[in-house]
Amino acid sequence: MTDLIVTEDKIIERILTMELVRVTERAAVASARLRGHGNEKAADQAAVDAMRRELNRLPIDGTIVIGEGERDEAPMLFIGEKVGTTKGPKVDIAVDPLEGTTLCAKDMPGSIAVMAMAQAGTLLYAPDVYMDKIAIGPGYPKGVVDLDNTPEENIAALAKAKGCKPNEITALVMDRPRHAELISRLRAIGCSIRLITDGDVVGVIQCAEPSTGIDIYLGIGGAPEGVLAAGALRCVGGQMQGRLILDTPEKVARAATMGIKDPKKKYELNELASGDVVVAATGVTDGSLLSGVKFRGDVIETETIVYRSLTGTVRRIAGEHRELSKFHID
Ligand code: VTB
Repeated sequence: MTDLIVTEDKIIERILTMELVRVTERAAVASARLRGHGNEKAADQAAVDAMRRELNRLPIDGTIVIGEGERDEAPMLFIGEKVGTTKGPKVDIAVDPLEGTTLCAKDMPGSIAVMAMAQAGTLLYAPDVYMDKIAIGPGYPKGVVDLDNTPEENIAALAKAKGCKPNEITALVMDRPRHAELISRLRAIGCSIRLITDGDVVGVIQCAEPSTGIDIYLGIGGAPEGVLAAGALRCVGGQMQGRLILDTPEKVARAATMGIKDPKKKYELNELASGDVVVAATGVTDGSLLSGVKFRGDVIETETIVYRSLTGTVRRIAGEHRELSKFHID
């Protein structure tokens, strides 16, 4: 569980924990209907529409802080958009209605519908850019790895803390040309690398799950995915740091409008998500964390995982949704 002391004003109404499940379930079912159709945009749009509709039914005064993009490029769930009935607590919302659009379009493992909710002002308010990230699971001394250390230093320190050799460490890295140097340096020290094509929210979360065999996440992925993963890690107690990649004056200016004064700032886990944060994810395609949506006649089955950082509670919820019902799921 997190060692961060969360003050009263940063605690979310716990009833909302379960409300998130409906939102990600709906988004997952909507995009799963387009699973394997080869149309990323359509699958993503279906998830966005469903998530937005469901979010707007919640008794919250919500603001999207991590969303589908900025207002000029995303008509829905854009950063800054207000969601909810407005009759309820002020909350920050981070969404990735379909994380792994390509995975869904190709019916490959690991796509999810995911969102986080926290008290207003406690999730990083950031533009849709890349983020350099490092993450490990719980049980290590604080600061054992650091984004500013070399990969060799980080692997050596982690191996020492784990009581093994660097060549017994498994790193998870996104399979991208930008990681060519990182991958060759890790291989040079004998590290095993699990490459993923997409889906680094789950990738980061899986560092905290010993059964996955992943010891560390390294490399550059999306910033939105970084904030969502941070919320879940805060619950299970891992360590993470992230740095936004603001490599053009335009991106620096965009970030500044969101209150980011230092474009090179290294964010600690409790700065990416500082309050009581709830994260929910529903599987779209089958994956190692979650099963995908199953359409079985009149019944639709979903699997959702919900993390709450304040209490460290992780819940897995198996849903059965009946299309026969007047209030059937979309
Ligand atoms: C990741 C991954 C996503 O985007 O964050 C990645 O988790 C980063 O961008 O599933 P690039 O694809 O440009 O490397 C996704 O792959 C797609 O949103």
